[in-house]
Amino acid sequence: CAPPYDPSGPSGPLGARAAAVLDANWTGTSTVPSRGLYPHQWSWDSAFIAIGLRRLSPLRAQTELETLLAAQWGDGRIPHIVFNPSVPLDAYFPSPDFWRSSAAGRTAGAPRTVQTSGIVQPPVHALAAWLVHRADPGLSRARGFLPRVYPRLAAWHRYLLHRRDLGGGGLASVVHPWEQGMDNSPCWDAPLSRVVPAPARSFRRADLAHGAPEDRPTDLDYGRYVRLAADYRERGYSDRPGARPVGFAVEDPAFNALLIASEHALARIAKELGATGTARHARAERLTTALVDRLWDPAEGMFLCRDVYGAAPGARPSGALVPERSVSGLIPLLLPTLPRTVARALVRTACGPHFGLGGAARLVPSYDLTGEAFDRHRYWRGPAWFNTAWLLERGLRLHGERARADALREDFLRTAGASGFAEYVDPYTGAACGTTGFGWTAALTLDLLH
Ligand code: 9WN
Repeated sequence: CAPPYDPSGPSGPLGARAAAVLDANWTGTSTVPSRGLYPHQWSWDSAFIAIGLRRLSPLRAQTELETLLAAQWGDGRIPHIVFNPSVPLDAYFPSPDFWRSSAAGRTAGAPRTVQTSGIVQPPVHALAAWLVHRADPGLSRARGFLPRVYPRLAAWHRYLLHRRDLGGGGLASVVHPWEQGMDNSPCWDAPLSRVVPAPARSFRRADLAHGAPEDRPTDLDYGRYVRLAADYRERGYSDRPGARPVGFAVEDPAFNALLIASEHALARIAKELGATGTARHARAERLTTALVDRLWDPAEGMFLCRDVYGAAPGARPSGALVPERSVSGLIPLLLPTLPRTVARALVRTACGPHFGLGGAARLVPSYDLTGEAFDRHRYWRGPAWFNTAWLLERGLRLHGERARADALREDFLRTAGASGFAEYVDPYTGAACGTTGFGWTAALTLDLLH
């Protein structure tokens, strides 16, 4: 990670600097997370970026989401990467020739003309679409934005709730750590230990050309990521129970909380389009109940991940909770109908020794400050990220924790500006880690400035 903030560094109003990052990362139809490390369109990045872009240009924000949705598969999945054909193949690994989406994903309805990955990322999109609409309802109506995106978002949620309920308890499972978005979280260590890594010589990482190796996942992690993705590709990206079972299935609190928040947003969109939205709100409430039933740990005062294949076959409920504290387990604070006792406990846990919110830590660390696997610089094993801080700020505000939300907002804006809109930061010093000029950091800065 870079040394702590140098006050003689970049100057100018924060909003203008954030807008300049988004302009530099804009390709004409979407925004890259970073020109060097991530030169394509990423799914949940685009949703967060659209949320910020709506403050700058509602038209660009709508276009960002429309470009992503144009790459949706026939089965409803929104791919985690949409590849830019003008970027050289060796600029990012795994590249389109690894995923081979249009050939390997034919049965699942992969698009023919655009190349994508075959896995997904957290469903922030309906929430983003609703917020983008609200930023300029006149423009949105004139362009028919919601009528065009609604069927696609509905199909996306249907895919997750039907094809991805691998645990049988009503929640969606991720089948790859990249799907959850927190690639090397210690929560994956146990489920991933059952995956035989692909040999290191069988692939070439491109990320190490841009990031310090000690800030990134290890080669062993990558061997397992490659094995899981290649196995999924070999079964045609099918989610039906088949001859070759997927080797990894986890119910994650943040992924499911974002699905629920998006289902509430979809209800509002349905209402705007003339329906009642009642059925969708009711489904979101049922999902909230399932989330609490399956993932809430009252002794820890937070949500945990469920390793769906982590117990004897036939065990009820399926799988086992993973005893690791990740920021993912705090994100359900975002949900409006969370039981009061659960919301209170989440705030206590966030502010306690494990996450140090408003105390020892900057923003909110990605992993337990006291955990054995804690590493203040290695990606999702400790560093603080801006998208999770934004989600938590929203959750605190929603549950009446105004002073704590204000303090987190202040810290966010200060740290984002001082770090050059870093990808993530050291959770004790706020020093920039990973790349700078990172898309969602700049976008969510703009959002919080309003
Ligand atoms: C793999 C783009 C993405 C984020 C993820 C983050 C990282 C990719 C990588 O970058 O993942 O998808 O190459 O490490 O973990 O959350 O969406 O910013």
